[in-house]
Amino acid sequence: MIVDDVHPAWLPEAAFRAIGLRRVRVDGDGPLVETVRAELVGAGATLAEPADLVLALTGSLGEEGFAITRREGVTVVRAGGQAGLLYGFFEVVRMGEAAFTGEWAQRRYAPAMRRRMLDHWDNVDVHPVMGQVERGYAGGSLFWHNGVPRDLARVRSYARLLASVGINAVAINNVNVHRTEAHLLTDRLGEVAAVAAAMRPYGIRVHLSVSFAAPVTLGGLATADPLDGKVRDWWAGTTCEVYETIPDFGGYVVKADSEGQPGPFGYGRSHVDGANMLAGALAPFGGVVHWRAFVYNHRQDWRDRSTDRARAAYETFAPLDGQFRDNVVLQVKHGPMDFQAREPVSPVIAAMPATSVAVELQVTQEYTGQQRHACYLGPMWSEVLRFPLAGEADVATLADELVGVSNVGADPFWTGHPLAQSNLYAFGRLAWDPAADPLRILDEWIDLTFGPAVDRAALHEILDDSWQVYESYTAPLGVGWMVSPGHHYGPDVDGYEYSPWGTYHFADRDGIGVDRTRATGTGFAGQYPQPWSQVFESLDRCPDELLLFFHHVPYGHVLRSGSTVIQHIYDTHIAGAERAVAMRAAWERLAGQVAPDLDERVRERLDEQVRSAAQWRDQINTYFLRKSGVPDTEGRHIYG
Ligand code: GCW
Repeated sequence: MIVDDVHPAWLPEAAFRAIGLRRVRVDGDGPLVETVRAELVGAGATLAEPADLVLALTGSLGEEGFAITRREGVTVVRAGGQAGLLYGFFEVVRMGEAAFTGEWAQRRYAPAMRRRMLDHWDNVDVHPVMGQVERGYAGGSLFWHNGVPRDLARVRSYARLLASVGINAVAINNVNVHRTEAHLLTDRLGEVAAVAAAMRPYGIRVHLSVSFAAPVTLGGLATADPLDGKVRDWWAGTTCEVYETIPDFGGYVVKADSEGQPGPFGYGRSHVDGANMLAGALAPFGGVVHWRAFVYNHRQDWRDRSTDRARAAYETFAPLDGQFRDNVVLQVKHGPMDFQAREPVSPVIAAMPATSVAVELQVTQEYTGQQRHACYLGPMWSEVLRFPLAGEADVATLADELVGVSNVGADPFWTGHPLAQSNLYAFGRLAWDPAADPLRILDEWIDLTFGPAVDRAALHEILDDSWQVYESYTAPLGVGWMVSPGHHYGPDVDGYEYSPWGTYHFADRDGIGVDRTRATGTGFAGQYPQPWSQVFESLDRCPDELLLFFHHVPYGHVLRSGSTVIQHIYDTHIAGAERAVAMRAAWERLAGQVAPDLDERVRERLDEQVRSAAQWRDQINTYFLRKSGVPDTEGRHIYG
């Protein structure tokens, strides 16, 4: 239920019941330890002896790690640093009564990724096309309203939610840095400082997206050339002022030479020149620059078959490995294109062994239903993170950090679709432990959010494979991009087919797919280490779900599943739309078990999902029936 205009998400009062019944002792000092004390008091626990729960700063578990033991009726959380104590506290919350039951030896916890970060694509102003939050589906920005900062109590609650799943960094503004937002770096820095102050008690550092052209637009210089002395001085001076105002400032996020943003290419310089210049300004203060690898030609001519957008990031960055300063983090989208419902893992992640790499996931559901469709992304991210890209090394091992594009806004449910809270939850939990089972994480989220009495099976039925369901009624077999141009919601099979964005499916009367083989196509498959290069190159070995990402095949091509491509399209789209109907029916079983406001919101979204899935099914099936002339073997109705 919404209290004080905001839903408690996975931290309702009931989640603290077990702790609230206990006597607790906290050994340690410092601001985050104070946060833990305040949390305990807020939960109703008494700070008294003999304690049932002891939280202590001690030992060598690292700044963020912690250990929990239970002996002789006392649960003990030990942490090396304050952040670890806070994370240990939230682990006890998650465990509930189980934290105070039985006896067990030490269990140790430590995050797999050193930085677990959310990037907001928030603007101060409302952008005429993109709205206030670019690709935001949860209302306006959490940070600004009507051009001025919002109530910080909400930001503080957000920080608390994030800390409870182990997130320790947030970039608060859009990587497309517009005019107003550029000023956050200088004369509006106070607003950033206020957000940082609200998040600091929960161990979250604030980062800022900056424009590479800032020395010109803000500093009045004639150039932003990274090798120009005045430019370097400007960044050094500006950065120094940032740290005078926000001593624990995290650093800069930069989208350079990408989709119209300024960058070093504009001055004939490389991305090493650009990133290292900013890293140099940040280094004295311990800050980092997240330099995005999303660099490609967005003005491609569709007639030009020699260019392949999928190849672009690797071509730009792989040759630069080893040249970046230590405090540069190359931020790479998980796939080579752009957050489609299905993509192979980006080969850039394996191509930068001497560079710090952050893998970027899209928690906001730009291409996965825009928080109108229920689409639990935990299984997708888990597949990405566990993918053995380089020999034994999976993506999670190759990555130093995990970054997610936030799905949160000013909406009372935080995420528009209340069930999309599960994605925010899963992002944090997988960043902490990429080996964790995403369905187990979902179960944890259900338990905390809805309490033990809810019909868990119904929620699992809706969410467990909702990503595969979404995939099944949208673009088939990894080909991607059949969305309406611009806003990217709903089907438009040829919407991007003749556009400059490098996003094509090449369907004709005989077949479909993008030939990215070395033998006859764009050669993208060759960017992978073995065995993947060969696996993706081979028509026989390429996994079905990625077939059309790597190959152009006739409609009659027989998949590894035994079905033909065209029959697979018909079958999956019909079944997918049916599954959407079944999801809505499953929600009916929860009647009376969830708060009426939440119930109403979810129903409205499920109705839209059912409508939209049918729309996808009919447009895709009709399109391919018309193109191929091949009827459905089952003789079901497909519009001609
Ligand atoms: O997914 C695309 C989005 C753009 C976004 C861009 C990016 C912030 O459509 O809206 O811009 O990616 O990641 O930079």
